Amino acid sequence: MFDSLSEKLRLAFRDLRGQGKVTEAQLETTLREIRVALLEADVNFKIVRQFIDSIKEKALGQEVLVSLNPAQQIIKIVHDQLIELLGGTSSRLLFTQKNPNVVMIVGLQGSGKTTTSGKLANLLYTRENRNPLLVSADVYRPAAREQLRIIARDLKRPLFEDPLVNDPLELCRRARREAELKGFDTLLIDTAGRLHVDDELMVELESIKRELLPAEILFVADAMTGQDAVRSAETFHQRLGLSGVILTKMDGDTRGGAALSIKAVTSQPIKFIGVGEKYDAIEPFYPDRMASRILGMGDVLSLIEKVSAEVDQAEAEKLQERLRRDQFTLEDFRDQLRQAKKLGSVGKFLDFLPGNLLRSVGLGKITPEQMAEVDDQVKRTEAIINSMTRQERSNHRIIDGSRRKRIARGSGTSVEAVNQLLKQYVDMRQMMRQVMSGRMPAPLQRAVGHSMNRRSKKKKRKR
Ligand SMILES: Nc1nc2c(ncn2[C@@H]2O[C@H](COP(=O)(O)OP(=O)(O)O)[C@@H](O)[C@H]2O)c(=O)[nH]1
Ligand SMILES: [Mg+2]
Repeated sequence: MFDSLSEKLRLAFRDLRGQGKVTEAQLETTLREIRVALLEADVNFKIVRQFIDSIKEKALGQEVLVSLNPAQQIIKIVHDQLIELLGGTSSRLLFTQKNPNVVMIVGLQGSGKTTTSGKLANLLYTRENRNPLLVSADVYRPAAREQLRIIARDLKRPLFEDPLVNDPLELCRRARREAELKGFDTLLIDTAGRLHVDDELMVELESIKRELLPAEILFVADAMTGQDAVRSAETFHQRLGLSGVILTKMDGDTRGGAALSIKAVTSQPIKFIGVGEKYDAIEPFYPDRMASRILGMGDVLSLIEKVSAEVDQAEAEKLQERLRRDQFTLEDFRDQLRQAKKLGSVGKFLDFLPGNLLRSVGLGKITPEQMAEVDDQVKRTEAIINSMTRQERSNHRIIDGSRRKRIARGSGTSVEAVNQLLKQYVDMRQMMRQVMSGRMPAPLQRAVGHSMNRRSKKKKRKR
């Protein structure tokens, strides 16, 4: 996804040197390369201009963050702006109390409406605990209804059909009546599409909207079609008032133009992305994760974000001092965890604890059960650290096999859990030390250029 854009951005950052001050000339060069990269990715030119202007403004007027060197700061600014461009926060489907909630799936022919209707029915049923009924309002092509019938059958999701009715609006009415009678809380309408935006179709969609009062009108756009997708989204939005966008075919080698412009142009958030032809190939859209993915340095950036946003400066200096003296202990680790919990940002914190926790959260909205699971894990971590002696907490290297067994017993966990925690701690120390000391962790080094590599190789020492 966005490989070519990622690669070009990496090259753009190459000229920023890791340590010293970034000169205005360097900044100009970098910005020019970013601009070209975005234009080549087929991002709307007006959006590109705004994007570059705001990066420049922020880079020149930035507050200096203790924990980041100048190059890192610029990367962080680009990262933040990318998140903004992609929509800021993630947006979910919004349902009302009044069932059945109607969801209209609209878009051009071939964009992926029918496939996406099936994917959504499946997702709502398996992950959101809803009970959707599908209906095809595409009466013009017999194959369209047949296609949805097959999908519904494969997924074992109910489909409303009435072969005697050939009027799309009447079909939708009947489907809603069926949903009311049989207690379906959601009605998913797969609408007809045309090759181009056309007035007749719009009139039809408007009439369905007027009568069915959908909770969501989702525009399905093929990400591969770039600015064409953005333009048709705009037209659909003017006529229908969309509530969100689903970008399909993000698994293909799309350049990124649609994803990066559609929110800014239509002001409608991307709610899901389609990442394959299979029925489960749909994901909620997270602007921050996508931005990190585009920049190709996910974990490290969330670490930087944490360091810069959540640790205040004095705290950061203290931490830096401890790290320098190799004193970031397990107790500090526990305090960080507690602080993150207090801030209600456990999710962010989890982002850079390798593996486990994030996976337990999974994709999609975090259900109360999942949140409880996260809470459990945090508690378990605390319990493990509490079961250590003070000596062990300040020097993890002495925690050998028999101590691990004792700690596991004492905390009511397992030796594996203790091992895992120690590994996370060591990894985190390592990353923090690198970021704090202004040396870049490997992924950032790759981004910034190879001139750094030689130095850090020489400096590489044991954890
Ligand atoms: N690779 C890929 N193909 C997709 C995705 N979504 C839909 N498709 C394919 O796009 C084609 C058109 O999809 P369809 O649902 O019939 O589009 P519609 O005309 O808008 O209803 C089909 O071959 C789908 O399998 C996706 O996210 N990834
Ligand atoms: Mg279709």
